[in-house]
Amino acid sequence: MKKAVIFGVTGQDGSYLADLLLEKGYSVVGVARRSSVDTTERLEHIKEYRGFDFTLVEGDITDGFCVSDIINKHEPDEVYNLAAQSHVGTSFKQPTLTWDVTGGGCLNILEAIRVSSRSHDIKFYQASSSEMFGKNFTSVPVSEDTVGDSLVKTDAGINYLKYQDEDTAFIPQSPYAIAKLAAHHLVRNYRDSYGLHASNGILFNHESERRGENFVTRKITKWIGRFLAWEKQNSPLPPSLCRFGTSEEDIYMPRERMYLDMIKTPIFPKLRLGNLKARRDWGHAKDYVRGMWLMLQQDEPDDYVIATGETHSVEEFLEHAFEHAGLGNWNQYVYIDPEFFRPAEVDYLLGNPSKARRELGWEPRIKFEELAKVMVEADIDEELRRSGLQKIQD
Ligand code: NDP
Ligand code: GDR
Repeated sequence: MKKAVIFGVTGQDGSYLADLLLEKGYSVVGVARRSSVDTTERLEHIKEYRGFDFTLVEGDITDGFCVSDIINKHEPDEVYNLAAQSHVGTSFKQPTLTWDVTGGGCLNILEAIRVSSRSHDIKFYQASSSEMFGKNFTSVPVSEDTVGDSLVKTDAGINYLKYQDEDTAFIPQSPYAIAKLAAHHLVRNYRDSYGLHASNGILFNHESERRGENFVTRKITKWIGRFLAWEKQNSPLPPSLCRFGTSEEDIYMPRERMYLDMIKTPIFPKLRLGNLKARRDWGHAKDYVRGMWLMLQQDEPDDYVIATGETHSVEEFLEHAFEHAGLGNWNQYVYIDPEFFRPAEVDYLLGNPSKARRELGWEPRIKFEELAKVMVEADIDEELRRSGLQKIQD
């Protein structure tokens, strides 16, 4: 039986990867950092599994001794580093912490593997990111009919396809992306210097029903779920009541009211968002953890882009999500708030996953429209259930 250690097991990807490896018959050791509250919500369902081998251990990747201890004690065949301060906006506010966790944490794991007596029996996966490309892209002239659905920029009559792949140079735009890039190069360096089986997965954005609630897709679908539950609970609305808060006070409703108590408030706060023009290549996390696993099944370590090959704006995600929820035009529900703009932005991401397709046999199964649909449906169901109302899809 193969054994894997997952750092960052309580996160979105960690939980899906644990599911995948357990289904494949692995013994899985998940590492979770100490917290004053329970952070294992995304692993709840694993408790119900019967006959699977899952152990949760405490550990923090910023503590090199602790990381070494875990690797020596559990003797894994595969180690996945998914742990990070992973929010780009937060990295501008907490750059030092981001550097220590997202950059330094990876170095601690690499060193722990390097000094281990089993260093050549361990395969290592590092969660690199499309954010490392920042404002850069590769552009090639194309004839329109070869491009299909992808975005084409017409410049002086020539059509260009702009994309990022393993050969695109990195121009990172945030402390998060810079920390990830340091980790990315460390992985490559440890591979070249010490012959470690260490691979970087350059993953483009991937979302799911388990996505953290302050990433833009989930923030949108969660708001829709909460709004529909609130509307149902307050229906029929007395004509004297506004459907939405429109005053400054309502828009800037305190965080605790927004998140904890809004189901009972007579006025519902608008959905506050930042830059809607940014474009991302969004896939589903379930597909992407399969890519991670495939990288560690190769004889030779390497770096791979994992993406869908489609790009869409935040605005397009809003359109799909609101339409799917039957709410119509998103415009009336959204308030553009400067608080959510970043000091520097990544405007355009479109991944070219040809290498992963060719060498790993990897393909995304869920694409943009389906992604928006499953996330909206899950959040509507969850919020209706939470507020004691009926699940609408029953
Ligand atoms: P999440 O933010 O959902 O999960 C991050 C995980 O890291 C959580 O389990 C968190 O624990 C853990 N963690 C944070 N700090 C530490 C620490 N000091 N020691 C140990 N664990 C820690 O991220 P995702 O699951 O979305 O992403 C997984 C990885 O992939 C991350 O490294 C992310 O940067 C990267 N990535 C993600 C992409 C995406 O679109 N999702 C795309 C490309 C890369 P806790 O639960 O306690 O907070
Ligand atoms: P990203 O994801 O920064 O790409 O990083 P996020 O969902 O946070 O932002 C995507 C785009 O949406 C814009 N945006 C907003 N973003 C957030 N979070 N909240 C808002 O209100 C909002 N309004 C507009 C952002 O400016 C951005 O352009 C994610 C993370 O998972 C990283 O860890 C990972 O490495 C990359 O994806 C690939």
